Amino acid sequence: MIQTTLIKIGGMTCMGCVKSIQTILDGTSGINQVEISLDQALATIQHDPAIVDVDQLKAIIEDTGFEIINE
Ligand code: 9UX
Repeated sequence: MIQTTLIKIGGMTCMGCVKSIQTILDGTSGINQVEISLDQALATIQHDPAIVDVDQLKAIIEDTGFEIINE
């Protein structure tokens, strides 16, 4: 099963920031597709929650040096 998760990200200031998150997520098994909007500070991630769940996605983004914005 593939699920789409939207995560708001704080601290992205340029396309290099976007690229660094994108690269790490793209290299993570269980993640099928990643779209990151700098303008919206939003990541849209299609993933298999049985392999990588939402909490793990958030931890990966935080480990990359950015903040999760919980609304
Ligand atoms: Mo550009 Mo984003 O140097 O950290 S990658 S600000």
